[in-house]
Parts: sequence; structure tokens; C-alpha cells
Amino acid sequence: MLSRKTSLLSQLFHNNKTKKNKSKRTKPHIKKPKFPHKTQSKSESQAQSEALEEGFSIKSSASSHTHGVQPLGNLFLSSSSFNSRNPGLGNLCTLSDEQILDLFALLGAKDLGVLASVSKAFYVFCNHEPLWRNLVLENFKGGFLFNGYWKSTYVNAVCPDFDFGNVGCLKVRDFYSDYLFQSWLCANLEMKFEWLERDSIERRRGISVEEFVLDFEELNRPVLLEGCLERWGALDKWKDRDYLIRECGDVGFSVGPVEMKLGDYFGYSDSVKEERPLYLFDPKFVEKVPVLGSDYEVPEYFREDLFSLLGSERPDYRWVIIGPAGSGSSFHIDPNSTSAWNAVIKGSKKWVLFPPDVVPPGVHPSPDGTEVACPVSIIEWFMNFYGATKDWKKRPVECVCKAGEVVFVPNGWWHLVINLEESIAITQNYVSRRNLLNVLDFLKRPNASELVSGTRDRVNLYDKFRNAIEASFPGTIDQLTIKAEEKARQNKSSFWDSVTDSKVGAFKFSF
Ligand SMILES: O=C(O)CCC(=O)C(=O)O
Repeated sequence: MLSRKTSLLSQLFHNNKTKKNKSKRTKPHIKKPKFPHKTQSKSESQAQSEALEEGFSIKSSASSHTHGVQPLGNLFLSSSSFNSRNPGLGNLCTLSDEQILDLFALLGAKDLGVLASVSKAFYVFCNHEPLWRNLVLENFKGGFLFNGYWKSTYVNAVCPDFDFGNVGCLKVRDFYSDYLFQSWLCANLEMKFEWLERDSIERRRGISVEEFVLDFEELNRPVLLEGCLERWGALDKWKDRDYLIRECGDVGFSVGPVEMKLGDYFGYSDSVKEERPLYLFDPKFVEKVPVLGSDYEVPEYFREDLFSLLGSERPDYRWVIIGPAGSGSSFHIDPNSTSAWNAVIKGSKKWVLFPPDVVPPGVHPSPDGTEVACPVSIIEWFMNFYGATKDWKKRPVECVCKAGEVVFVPNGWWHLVINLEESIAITQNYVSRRNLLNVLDFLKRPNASELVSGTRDRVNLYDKFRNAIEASFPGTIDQLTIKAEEKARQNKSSFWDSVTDSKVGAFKFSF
């Protein structure tokens, strides 16, 4: 119960297409000492460098942990073997760090402020930035002006004249916690070259719609399409922040659980250094600012969009996505069994995609498909799980998608995306005849009321959609069903052919 508050808030931050991601901190993957960072004191730099595995590096812009927290392993190397965490917490010391933070997440700002003066350990826990981030978002929604730290943002919102000085940045010596350290590490880790270099996606330039359908959509295979955004005004115009801020004015965009003006969001994203930066992910951007809709057009490959038959009752389908380096979408499958395209207008994104039958390592979907548990952050997934895919027979499809390029995400594919620099993109989800049957199957599942998303009337969506298709394209569903059955029969017989020797009639299984 206690973990509900933080997990509920944290699950909403990555991507608002998928609301039911639960995040869990995995054990830090900490092995070898490495180089010190220039702005740190000797013991801190040793502490932090020891936390870095060979090949990891900390961003040059990073400063040391705000409160001097060190990874637990360093306790064994310290001459005193004293961890101020335990005596400082009193009876609470039997709780795990995660439990303590869950407990503190139930407190208001005043209580956290008072508790912070109990001991060094309380000070460290009560100043944990994600607690203050939740408080800012709960209390001020999107109406805050981020000033580099969540706690001081909160205090300045309440008390604009308060001079924070160094009050919030006391360093505590001899405090060891993997959980708290990992949060700092993930916020400050540079993406490793080997996480970025693998480019296994198929790339195409100038293919016809028929080729796209035949080679990729029919086969449900991802592809990166180059050179198909040449007519987009957005490609030039949206690089200019002033243009965007002017056109968007005071409009509020969805940013995790709150709405923010674009100018305020840029103010935040310019100075944020956190593990899971807030992500602007808005499904109504065209309705809110129609001129944005005229700055782009759907690439020709994706124009068949059967959900459009539902008019205003169609589930959310188009999003503008804006975020700083390190923001992104943790592993998920797109809603309602739709396929999607994602076009980068500015910046670049690293993609990792797994086919529907391969659950990515570290990701645990619930049996009914309504929830997904995954590591707290994308960078944590790279640290702790990316390496595991190296020896897999079915390795993920990967790429870096740059401005002007489009990734096609076939239905059912797991995918993770991280922005490598400040990025702006548009994504749309759609239903064509190639995935119509999948979508209909999905909409009529017994737990549709929990599974279907992006619309209010989840239970009746199946009937409405089916009727709309029958009215506009009579007989299409039956034709597609017959074709699918035929294909399934062919696949079955080819499997049978592969395990039997049909001429001799004998079994061909070998071990
Ligand atoms: O963060 C992104 O750009 C990827 C978005 C995404 O995965 C999605 O829209 O399904």
C-alpha cells in the first residue's frame, strides 16, 4: 500500500500512451573503481568512481551527489566502517531505503522540513529530490518555475523571497545507500558507446507504399524510413523555440500528471538533471494549437487509418513529444494493439525494439496484460539489462533515429526510447487492414475495460468500431478473416512439413 503513491506518480512520467507501467529499482550493477571527477572532494570522488564499472562515465556537467551519499560497497573500504544511516534512523533503520521513501512520500512539505532536522540520516532522506518533485507537482501542478532543484522550487513557490543559499546542500559524511546513490548515478551517467552503436534496423529511402506494405507492414517488421518528411514545415520551424512558444502562448500541454505552458516546460528541461525527466507528451496538441497540425502531414505509408471512422470517438492517436536528453519512454507495447510511426523533428532518439513473442529482460508484464513492471528508469535498464541481450538468439532491433527520419513500430512490439539530446517528435498510432483483426480481437477481450486506453467508452469500442467498418467497408472483416485463416493453415502445414518427411511418412524429429 505504501509504495502506491510513489509508484503511481512515477509510472505516469515516461509516456502517457501507457499509463500502467510500474517501476522498481533494481540492484545497482557496481563493480570496478574508475576515474575521479574534478569537482569532487577526494573521498566523494573515490566513492563515486568506485561505483562505476569499466566503461561507464559520468557526464562532464555532473556535480557530486548533493548530500554526499555513497554506494553501500564503499562502507567496506572505509576506515571507520560506520554508516550514519542506521543510528540516525532509530527504529526506522530496519526498513529498507525504498520503504522509508514510500513512507516519507505520505508526508507534506512542512513535516519533511521538520523531520530533516532530526539527524543526518533523516536529513538525507527528507531531502531526496523525487519526494519534493511529487510535492511540487501535487501542490502547484504545472504552475511552477523550476530553479534547478525540486526542494528549492517548492520553497520558492511558497516563499519567493526565501534565500536558499546553501541550506539545501549540506554534505553528510559516512552515509551509504545503494538505493539513493543509484538515483544520482542514473541521473548523471553518460550513455555508453556500446549502447548506441548497434544499428540493426532495416533502413529504406524512397520506397513505394506497396513495398512498405509488402515488406514491413504485412510482415509486422520495424523499419526506419528516411527522406519522407521533406515537405514538413515543422522540420525547420520547430527548431526555433521562439516560434513554438509564440504560437503556443499560454496553452497547457500534458507533462506527466500536470499541464505546463511550453515556455515553462523549456525552463524546466533546460536545467533539469534527474533520472527520469518529465516528458511532454500531448495527445491534443493539434486541437489546442491548430497551426502545429498544419506544420506536418501523415507520411504516405500511414494514411490508411481505420480508427478515423469513429470520428471524435476514436481513442487518442497523435502526440507531440518533447523532452531533454535522458527523457524517454520505458518498455511498453502500444495501446489497443495499434501500430505507430514516430517522426523525429529535432534531436535524436535511441530505440530498442523486441518482437511480440520476446519479453525484454527486466520487464514483467502481468498475466492479464494490464500492468507492466520495469526498472525505475531507462538508464537503469541499460545499466542492468542491456548486456543480457548480447547473447540472445533473438536480439532486439536497434537504431538511433535522427531528425527527418521515421521509425515504424509494428503492433505488439515492445519498445524503449531514450532521447540522446533535446528532442521533438510526432507520433501517431493507427489501424490499417494489416492490423485490423488484431485490434478488433484486442477490443473484445473480457478485460477490455482495463486494457483499452485513450478513450472513455472502453467497453463499447469494439461494437462501435466493428459497426463503423461494416458500414463503410462491408465484407472487409470477413475477407480478412478468411485470408488470416488461410495463412494460419499454410503456416501449420509448413510446420508439419518441417517435422515430418511427407514422402516417406516417417517422423523427422531429431535431437
Ligand atoms: O519517446 C518517444 O519518442 C517514443 C514514444 C513511444 O514509444 C510511443 O509513442 O509509443
